[in-house]
Amino acid sequence: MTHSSNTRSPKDSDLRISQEVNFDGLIGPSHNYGGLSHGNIASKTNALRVSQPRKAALQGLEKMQYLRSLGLHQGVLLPQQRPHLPTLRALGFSGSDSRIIEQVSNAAPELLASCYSASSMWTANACTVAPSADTTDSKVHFTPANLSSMFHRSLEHESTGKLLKAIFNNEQYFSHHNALPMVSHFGDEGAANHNRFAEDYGQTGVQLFVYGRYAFRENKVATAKFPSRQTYEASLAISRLHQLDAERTVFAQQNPKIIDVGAFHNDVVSVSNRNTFFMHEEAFLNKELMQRELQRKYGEQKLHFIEVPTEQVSLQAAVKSYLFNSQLITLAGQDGMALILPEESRENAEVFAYLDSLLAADTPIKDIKFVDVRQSMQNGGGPACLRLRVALSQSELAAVNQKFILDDALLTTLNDWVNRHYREQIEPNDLADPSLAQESFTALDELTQIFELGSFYEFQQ
Ligand code: SUG
Repeated sequence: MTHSSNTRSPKDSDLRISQEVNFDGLIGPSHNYGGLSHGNIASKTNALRVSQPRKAALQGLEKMQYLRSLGLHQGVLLPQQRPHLPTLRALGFSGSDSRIIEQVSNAAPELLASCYSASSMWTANACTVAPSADTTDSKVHFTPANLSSMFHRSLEHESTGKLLKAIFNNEQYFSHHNALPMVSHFGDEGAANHNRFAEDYGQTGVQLFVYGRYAFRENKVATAKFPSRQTYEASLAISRLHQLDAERTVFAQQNPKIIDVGAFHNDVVSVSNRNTFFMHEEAFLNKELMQRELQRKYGEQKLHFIEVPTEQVSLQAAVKSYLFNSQLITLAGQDGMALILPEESRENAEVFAYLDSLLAADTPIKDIKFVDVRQSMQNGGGPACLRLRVALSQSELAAVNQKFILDDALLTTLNDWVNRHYREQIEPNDLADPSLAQESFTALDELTQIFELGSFYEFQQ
């Protein structure tokens, strides 16, 4: 059975004027290079380097402002409480906050680094979102990612769920699920392994879930070096929770070979927007099959697959430059789409030459722009990692807690907040200094006042 992409008429007349709102993670005051992510080359390469939290957060805010200046709605998600002392208490450390930090820094510095990670900045991993045009109950669905593959990231999902409920706080429009069971069988990394295709944001789309391995079936092709974080079973569970139509849902396996090169999430080797899929030619295990199924389920309108050949951009160059970890966006009043890339893509000769040829070719991508998010990039997080895409109709957008939609005043407030509270740099040894924890809590306490969140963080309760 085939569908045309607009056979299911929008259930709410204002769905047609939907837009994609990017919610970027505000980079937290403890941003540091812990070397915590096995399989993430940048995280390992930059392990224990000196980080620059203030610069990191300002780079993030500048990117948000840039996207706003291009005419997009821009949202923000808040950093989590770090250090996460409740986790250390659960692991048997006790006493005052300072005492715990002192004990852990001596006994288990790797645990201290994990509980100090500002990794919630990468909001593409915060959750998976299903826009209301795709769901049976016509609500926008959210499932926080359990991030069970990496200990430091597994600490995020509870606070993420709480924050999402505070922002999308209206049962008429939004439906919130719990994270999947916290075991490797259901390893879920959220929107970083998820794409959606639709002629326009408000039209019923086809959703593509990308997994790295099976949990309950034999993996005929498997990674040899690095972990596959997302399982098929997790992706399937999300599609059930989100009440998606199986005739409009596709599951595809990421090429294990490319995970071994360092593409630990699919958004390191592909990015989509509306009817366009920009990908490395080796990104998927059964590419042709996937493309045929996507096109069949998409219907009569044409999907554009822009494949980057290995001979033009090697897998290594793709991973190093984060060419695909870009934001592919539609700009109002402009023909075609723009690709918002990290500066590292401009600096890589192979990739830059490819981008030249891309602009000369006849594809929906008509423009390229670069942003500097180097502090995040050094931990393996490019422009696309830093944002969560949420397609919203006009009335859904109006139902969002407006405190979290950036305007000039909020940007000024946040820039000022960062400048007053953030350290210029953090060295690995600084994590043992209890005053860093106190400074972070003071900053976060003020943040809850800015966003009128009440006692949101555990240290405030
Ligand atoms: O999960 N890095 C993150 C980067 C996440 C990128 N997100 C997407 N591709 N969507 C990760 O590996 C490194 C932290 C450290 O080593 O300090 C880290 O967690």
